[in-house]
Amino acid sequence: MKVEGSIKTVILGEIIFPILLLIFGIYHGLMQALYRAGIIKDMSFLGIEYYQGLTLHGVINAVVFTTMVIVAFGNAVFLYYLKKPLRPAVQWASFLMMVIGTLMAAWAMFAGKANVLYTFYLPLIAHPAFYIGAALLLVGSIVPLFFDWAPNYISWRREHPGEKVPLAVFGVFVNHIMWVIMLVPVVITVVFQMLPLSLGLVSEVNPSLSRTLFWAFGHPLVYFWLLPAYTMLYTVLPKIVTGEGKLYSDSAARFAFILFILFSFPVGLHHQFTEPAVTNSYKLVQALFTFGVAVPSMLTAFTVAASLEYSIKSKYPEVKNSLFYWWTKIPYISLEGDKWLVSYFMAGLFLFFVGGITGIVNASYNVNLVVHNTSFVPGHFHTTVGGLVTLSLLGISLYLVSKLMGKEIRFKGLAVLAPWLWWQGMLIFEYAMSVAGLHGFPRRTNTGISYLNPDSPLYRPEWVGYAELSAFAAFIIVLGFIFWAISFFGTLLSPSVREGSLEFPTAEALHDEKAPALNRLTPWFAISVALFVLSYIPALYDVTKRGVFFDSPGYTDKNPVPITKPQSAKEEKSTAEVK
Ligand code: HAS
Repeated sequence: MKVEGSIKTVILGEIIFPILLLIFGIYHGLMQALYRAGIIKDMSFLGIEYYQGLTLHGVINAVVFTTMVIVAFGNAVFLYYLKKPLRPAVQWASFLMMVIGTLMAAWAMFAGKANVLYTFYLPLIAHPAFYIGAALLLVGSIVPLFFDWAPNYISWRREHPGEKVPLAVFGVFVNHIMWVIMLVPVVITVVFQMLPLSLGLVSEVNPSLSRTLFWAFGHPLVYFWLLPAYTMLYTVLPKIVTGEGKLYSDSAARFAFILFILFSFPVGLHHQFTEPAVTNSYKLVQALFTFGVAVPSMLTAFTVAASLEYSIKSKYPEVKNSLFYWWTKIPYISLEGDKWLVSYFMAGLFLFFVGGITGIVNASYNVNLVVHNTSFVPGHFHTTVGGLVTLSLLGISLYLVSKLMGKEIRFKGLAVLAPWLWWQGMLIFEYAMSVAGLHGFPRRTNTGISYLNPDSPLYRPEWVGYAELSAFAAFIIVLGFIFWAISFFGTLLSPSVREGSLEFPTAEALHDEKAPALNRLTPWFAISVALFVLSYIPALYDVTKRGVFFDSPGYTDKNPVPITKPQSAKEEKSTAEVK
């Protein structure tokens, strides 16, 4: 379908703007690996301090890039499947809020006034511009839901009584409603704790409350990233794998989304198993719910694998009776038509398989004590948000730019190889970080000037090899990104070869049961909110026993102790000798 000028500009802007920032985000990821391996042995590099770079890496990659591209994808899905117009005023307001918010937060981060990491809970404090910027980004991202998507969804349902809303719309809509619900706790901590402290209106905070509210948002957040990827896996992948493939079961897909509605929220305490303020049994309850939220992903693994098997076997009768040989017919590397996109989804799925296993390890209450705050955790999330999610978003960004602008994909060979380099790099990275983590290698630490520095009394030689391997892996990942970027910018800057249009390859369902209960969202969301609130009441009671919002001083670079560069053993010795 043809997309009206200004809406097209907004959708393209929501893709191109965060991708320009992503270049910085990826660069700071590489820097992290170099610092941690001791290849950069300093507190800062090119004027950017270690934690400043880590904050930029996390915020740009995991928050800005994902949020904006997910909104772009949502806009495209609603437009294409419901065939109802989006309003330019709504879209521009949303886009400008996201851009201005991002620029405000970026200023605070680049100026070194917001070294608070992407999990910005207290007691770390940022400049008010960081919080106001983040708020604008998040509010901007929900504007289309309220003013375009929801009205269009309701009127489509009125015009099509008894019909199922298209699966892609269902996935995007469910995801964005979840997004609105999960924002509530983080808004409370930002408005009532972080901003007053940052503006100097109060001098005390309650970090346990802030952490609890943050993680009540922070875990559902990972499903806000994941569900658009699942939407693509259910609708686009089965179709393009052969050109005429089918989704194995429409109801199984919808049921998976419903399970996410129920179980994504009452689980945030699994990030706080070591939180002393919360009673153990409350954490155990949320640990059990965490196993519950893995179920829709297992269901997805089954449905996607079944769809691939059905589609391949229907196209190639010679592998019809094979158990595994049909795997060889999947177009992992193909330049034909839209099949190049298959490589993004397959590489992402292979990474997510590992991400799922490591997630279950994290979730196991007692085993978590071994891996918590070690490099095992970044190992896990680079195969989830840094794996399937990022690859799906990179793939769909390139796809949408080429379709909307009427351009051929340039350097298609590089575009197809990019996800496999990314996959290979991430797999090595995950191995190095996970195994090192099991040996206690900490996360979020500039290890090059401490544990990996032979001159330091903290030196731990057994971690060196893993850190160096992860730096090697980071180069492969960056190479993958460069391949993708060459194709993306090559396509963007090439002349149009046809009129731009919006289209999504969409698989029909092989099994398409009616299952009306899966189409009514209100009861599921009502149960979900009740579960969320009930599961959090005891934990919130625990963390507010000593005072609701305030009970200890905020942390700054002067309090509790001034930050200084740690001395190496040699420096310590020579200082002692001088004395
Ligand atoms: Fe997680 C920490 C538990 C999923 C992201 N997670 C994190 C953090 C991030 C993150 C960013 O319980 C770090 C936060 C921080 O900075 O502190 N996570 C889980 C569990 C799951 C899970 C149980 N995480 C995700 C997803 C993420 C994500 C998805 C981003 C998108 N995670 C944790 C826990 C922690 C944690 C603890 C805290 C750790 C700590 O101590 O700090 C589950 O949802 C995972 C379920 C997934 C599966 C896999 C299904 C497999 C599929 C692929 C199949 C392959 C096919 C290919 C079909 C069960 C779908 C077939 C091929 C053919 C050829 C046929």
